[in-house]
Amino acid sequence: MILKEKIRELRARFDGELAKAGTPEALEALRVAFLGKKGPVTDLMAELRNVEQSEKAEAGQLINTLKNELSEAIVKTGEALRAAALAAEIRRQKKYNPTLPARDAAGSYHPITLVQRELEEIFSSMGFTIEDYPEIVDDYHCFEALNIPKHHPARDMQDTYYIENGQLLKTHTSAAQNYIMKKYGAPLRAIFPGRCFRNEAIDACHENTFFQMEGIMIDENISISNLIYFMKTMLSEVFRRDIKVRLRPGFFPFVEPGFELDINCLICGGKGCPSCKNSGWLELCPCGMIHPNVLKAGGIDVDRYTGFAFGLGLTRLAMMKFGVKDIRDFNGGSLSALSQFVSE
Ligand code: FA5
Repeated sequence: MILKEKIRELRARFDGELAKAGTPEALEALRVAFLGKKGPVTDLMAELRNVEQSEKAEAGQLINTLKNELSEAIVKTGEALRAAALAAEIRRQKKYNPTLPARDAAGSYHPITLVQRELEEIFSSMGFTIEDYPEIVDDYHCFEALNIPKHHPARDMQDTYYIENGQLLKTHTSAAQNYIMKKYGAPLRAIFPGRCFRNEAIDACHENTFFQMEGIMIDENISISNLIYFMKTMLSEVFRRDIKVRLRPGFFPFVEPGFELDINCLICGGKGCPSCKNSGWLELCPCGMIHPNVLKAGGIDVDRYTGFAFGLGLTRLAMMKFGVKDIRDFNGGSLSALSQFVSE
């Protein structure tokens, strides 16, 4: 039967191509090429018309078996590729060792840039735009527009560096919220990464210069469930494994209700170490529902819209992702430390 010959030939061709498909994209292209509407398997189905009535049932079964085998092989190879990628990622995450000599690398991205780009991809795929905002801001944007009037005690937590004209180095990426609300109005989905500055007592998890990534989503009927969904999706994409998180009430004048989202310290596995101030947990991403006063200041109709905001500690996320025990390694400018984060 000539059909059997064709099936054998097709299977051999498929196996050859499958062996060469080394990426999920190549695998998908292979699936479309062989099993898609215009592929050879569909052609074989069409050829069934010309097969003798007495042989039709057997021929149909052969084609179905071929189709199932090709689909299964694609799924299995996909799983193997994903497992290999995960193993490479874990190897990459584990190999950070600040005592190693510098790699012979012409240059590499800073680990915070790597994490930032990864997050930008995750949030862009969920419809968020990526915004930029200056590092030197005025008091209104950094505090007043965020429901933090002059002399509010919340300012004590964010002491910063002032310049003579009254402007200041921004203490948090929330400083861009008002500007972005006014720029786009509602509905709105945006993230804005940025460098922040605070007058801090520096230790293993506090720097005077660090990165955050803010996110806001404003629309009709936005609730805490939306907030939790986006936080969970983001963390599972970044870590690609199960990590323990906890959500507890937190106070920020610009959200109501407000939460602290902590992750189980991945440096010590939750036992307690200097990186998590011996608590086993690391404050990573405060968040909450945007306070109506903040929405109003941004020109948003509070009778129609609600929204959530989060302020992710990008530098701390990079610590957890790459297993960096001391935040000071990021700003130290040591080539031996930084050259280990070459993206693969
Ligand atoms: C804020 O900065 C709020 N603007 C976050 C926010 C946004 C809350 C939107 C609600 C809604 P906080 O001061 O806790 O909150 O800082 C946020 C995160 O930045 C912290 O969880 C931590 O991961 C990181 N962070 C803060 N201070 C430092 C520091 N000195 N060094 C390194 N990371 C820091």
